[in-house]
Amino acid sequence: MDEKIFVTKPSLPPMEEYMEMVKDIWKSRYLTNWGKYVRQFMEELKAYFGMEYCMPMCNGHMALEMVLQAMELHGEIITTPFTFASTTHAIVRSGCTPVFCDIKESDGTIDEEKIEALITEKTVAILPVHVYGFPCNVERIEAIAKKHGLKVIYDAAHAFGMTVGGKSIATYGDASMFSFHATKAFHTIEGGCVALHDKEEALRVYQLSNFGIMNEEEVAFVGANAKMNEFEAAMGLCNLKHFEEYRTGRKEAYDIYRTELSGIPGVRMLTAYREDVVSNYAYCPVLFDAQTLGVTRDDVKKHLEEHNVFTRKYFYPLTNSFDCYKEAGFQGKTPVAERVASQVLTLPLYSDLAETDVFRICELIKEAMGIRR
Ligand code: T4K
Repeated sequence: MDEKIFVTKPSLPPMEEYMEMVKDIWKSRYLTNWGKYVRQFMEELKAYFGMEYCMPMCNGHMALEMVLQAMELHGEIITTPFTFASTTHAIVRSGCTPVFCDIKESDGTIDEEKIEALITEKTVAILPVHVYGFPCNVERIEAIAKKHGLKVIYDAAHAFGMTVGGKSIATYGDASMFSFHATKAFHTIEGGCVALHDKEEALRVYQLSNFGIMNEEEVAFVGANAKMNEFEAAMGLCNLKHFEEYRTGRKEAYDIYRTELSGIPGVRMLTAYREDVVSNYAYCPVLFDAQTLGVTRDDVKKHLEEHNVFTRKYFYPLTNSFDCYKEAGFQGKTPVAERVASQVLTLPLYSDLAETDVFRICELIKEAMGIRR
């Protein structure tokens, strides 16, 4: 490739649309602390998700910390290590203990059939990840949570704009955290939100995200600063208008990958567990099985890099093997996650990735595996 191609590139609205709002922000000199664009963005998100409560935040990670703290959870939280550092860190930083459940080889989400064996008297919640935008088995997880009286908080960082069974993915569980980071299918530069059902918890998320301040003279909680600012909300409002174009662009690239990489023994694209899912094509994870192929995932990555294509190993290493958790003694064996993490490569995917580039990347992958066209 003549130009470098990275794993992603942010989608941007027409500059004039954003600048109109920026001019307005400039004039108002109201830059943050729940200004008019953050409030408008919140209303539009609520309508988009079909949720009564939705709190825009400064990023997905803080959104997750805020909701865990708002729920006043103290104890063990069942989650998976096949995720970004944020998920596990949010649990630990909120004073809870992660218990690691294995994932399903088919889509990388939590293996719902292995959850119950991990429940103890200390378990307070399940925190599954809709990894890459593949939905967890939401109905089964809800049934388990109900049976054992547990909260369900989804890490939906990758899942904006998705529907499952005809319903917004945000409606499942007690709460969902979305990331609006620049690298996501939908973004606000930096940003995120919590969508939730409970009024008291929503209020607490709001209070915690502003230092626990109740009024000019009263601070009731040990909060943080997790507020979104006006420039981010304006970007979100613009991007919301264009999200379907972004989705279509991503789908076109994704479909080429799917066709070009299908039928190669040892190469597998992950797939959603059910058909009634509207995807957002957030990531393009592909597994390369070294035993079958005779070349490793890392060989493929290196070959692509030699040709200016920069993929990522999302999510290797697993969070339960991070140095900072080596001595922690967190419970849970995750052999499937280990295998998937050792094979996965996320390929470049963004809304304006040229078709010719996708075909060329597929050729390079085949070249790396010694397949001649
Ligand atoms: N839960 C899950 C499951 C997550 O995946 C994440 C975040 C979170 C929670 C937490 O949400 P946030 O607090 O971040 O909202 C990136 C993102 O920073 C992170 O948001 C994301 N997951 C993670 C999977 O990927 P890096 O360190 O890999 O990003 P970086 O800077 O290396 O960017 C990747 C590529 O994207 C670059 O090679 C070039 C391109 N890029 C990046 C940026 C920032 C651009 O073209 N423009 C840009 O502005 O973490």
